[in-house]
Amino acid sequence: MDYTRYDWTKEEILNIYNKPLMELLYEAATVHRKHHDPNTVQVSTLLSIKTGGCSEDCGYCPQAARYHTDIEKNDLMSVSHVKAQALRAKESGSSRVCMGAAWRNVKDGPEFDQVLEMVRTINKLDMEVCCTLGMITENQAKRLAEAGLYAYNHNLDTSEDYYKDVISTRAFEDRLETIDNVRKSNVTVCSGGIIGMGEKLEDRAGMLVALSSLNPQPESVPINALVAVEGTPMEDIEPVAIWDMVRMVASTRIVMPETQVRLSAGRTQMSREGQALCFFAGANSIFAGDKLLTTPNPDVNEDMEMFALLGLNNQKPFEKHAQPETVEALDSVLQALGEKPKWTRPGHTIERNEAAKVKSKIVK
Ligand code: SAM
Ligand code: DTB
Ligand code: SF4
Repeated sequence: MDYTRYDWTKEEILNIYNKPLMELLYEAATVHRKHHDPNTVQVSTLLSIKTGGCSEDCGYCPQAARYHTDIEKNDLMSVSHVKAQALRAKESGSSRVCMGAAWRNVKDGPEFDQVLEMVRTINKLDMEVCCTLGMITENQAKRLAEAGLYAYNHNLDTSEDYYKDVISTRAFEDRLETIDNVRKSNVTVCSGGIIGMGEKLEDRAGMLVALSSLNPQPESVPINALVAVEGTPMEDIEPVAIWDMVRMVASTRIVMPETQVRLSAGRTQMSREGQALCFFAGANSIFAGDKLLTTPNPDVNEDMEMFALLGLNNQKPFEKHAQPETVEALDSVLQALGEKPKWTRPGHTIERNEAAKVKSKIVK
């Protein structure tokens, strides 16, 4: 019997989020224990396979070409480099590699074929493979599934309302369409968002309404705290309080009981005590490795020390879902369709984004 609810309202979620903290923690921890082993945490390693130079204007992102940020740009990584990094991640206790590309959407062609080969290579190392490559079509999702992809990450990032204040080059509906395309394949869905971007509590609740109403709900939900990077429109935003992170994690756990809630970007700002509260509130996944995509993350040895201190165990690969089979490129029954989907480009003006763009011209 599936007791998961898909009809949570914003008001109900706000009531949960704003409960006295001890009650919220108790309720979230109770849900957590019913659905998961509270001492097991899944560990993912991020790998930026194509860095920077992105055409989008996401107000939080250091990889947008239009902002003046100090990141090292890189073209698509080789399959052998990816394999070496995946092996290192496996040795350090990760069960999953999440490959990120600074693309608006995937285009059929040699670069996508190279990504498919990376997926085959990592799946053959018996690790879960996740990709986050921007918008994808149903055929592209199916080709990734055929290569052995375990999860696809595509964040809603915030509420539909606040989305318009963060990004003008793509639309919230297109994010939902990509998630739907992933659902039509056998790949699990990873979708979450960022807090601390100047949004209201209503927007945090609104994002959780959008995620929890997906049926099935996403198998994993990353909760990121904004990493304010110099040069981006959000460079001056103060780090979000740990209490907000704890409340957001707890609310996510309550409305999506089966999902793996990932304590994602922003952990360098959090104490061990703060992170322990997040694990108690239902977080059961982290990104490990000294780098996220372009910004720092805690040292993996320190994370493992924290796990030992808290008595946490690393989740083994494929504990929640079976390992997909990999079909070799030569045996593939699917081919590139060369589609040119018309993803929306709203193009409205976001003052903060425009100001950061202009500033970059002055600095140059
Ligand atoms: N380009 C693809 C896309 O946008 O879907 C994939 C890569 S993108 C960097 C993946 C996610 O990283 C974003 O959706 C956002 O949630 C997160 N992210 C990017 N910059 C961030 C920041 N400064 N702080 C926190 N999260 C961030
Ligand atoms: C997610 O939700 N967070 C990760 C992953 N999915 C791709 C990315 C965080 C990026 C933080 C900023 C950076 O390092 O560039
Ligand atoms: Fe590009 Fe993704 Fe960054 Fe937006 S979040 S600028 S799409 S890399």
